[in-house]
Amino acid sequence: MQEQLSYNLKEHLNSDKLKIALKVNTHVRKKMAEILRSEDFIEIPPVIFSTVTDPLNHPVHDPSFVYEGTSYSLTKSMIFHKQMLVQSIPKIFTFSPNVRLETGDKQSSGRHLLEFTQLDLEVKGASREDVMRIGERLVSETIEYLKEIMPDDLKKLGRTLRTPQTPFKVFKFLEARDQYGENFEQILSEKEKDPFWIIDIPLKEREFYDRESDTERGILRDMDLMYPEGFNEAISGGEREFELSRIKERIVAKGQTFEQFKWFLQFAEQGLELSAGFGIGIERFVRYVCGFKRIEDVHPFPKIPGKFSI
Ligand code: ASN
Repeated sequence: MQEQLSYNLKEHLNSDKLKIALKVNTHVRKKMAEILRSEDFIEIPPVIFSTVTDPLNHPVHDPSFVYEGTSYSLTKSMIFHKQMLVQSIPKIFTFSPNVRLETGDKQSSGRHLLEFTQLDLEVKGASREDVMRIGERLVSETIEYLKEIMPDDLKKLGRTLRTPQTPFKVFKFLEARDQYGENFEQILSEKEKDPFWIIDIPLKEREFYDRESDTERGILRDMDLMYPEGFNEAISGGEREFELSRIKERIVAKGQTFEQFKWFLQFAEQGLELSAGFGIGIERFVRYVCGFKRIEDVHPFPKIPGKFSI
């Protein structure tokens, strides 16, 4: 890879687009945290590296290192830390920096950053539907707030935003795929005028920690929130598998090892209760609000798959 940026750094850092995006980012973090605090959520510190992190359901390069004889990975998501801590503190959230070294084919997606932040939350005893209501509140109240406080900036970007009405529309994964084919998420994202949910995702599409339905085997109690206008995925989350035997079965079925998740499994052996949660990508939310085609326009030092970055 050539050690050269594909853009002029000085011009990028000085652009109106970036300045407005960072202002949106500032207010998004403030507003979303405020909503969660008003619902008695506790903000927890992020985990930057750990012996255990999200295996994800798609191939990425793994940034790991050895410190004093122990191998650590950079955090891909705080899923396991959330699930462990929520057993003691029933409503938690964090602005979690994640590193996912995506493959170069994602270079032009407009929505992948190798280093990004998700607002990650978890609620003990909650159902998928409970956390869907929280996601809807975060999205619609934050959009309304931004329209109120920065109308001139949004006008400068030529952005007209609708405040979505809650509850959002819901599509079932398999029904949507039957109707629109493999590319149904993007097709629906382009077709819809407001954010919408995709629920009941088949087991093989997701990670072992997503809870399988008790009544529909092979279907998970999870969900994605999608943006309209082709902006694609906003939120990913669901209920968690909390029974040790089911967790172990699912790890084996994925071809993963108990060793990989040793610390989480040791904790789970002492008993877990049901929880549900999700993560909402901050940069993707800002990109949607600003109406930008490319996610690099919202970040001062964007790291794009397959490209050199500083
Ligand atoms: N944050 C997501 C969740 O809570 C997991 C992820 O980012 N892969 O489900």
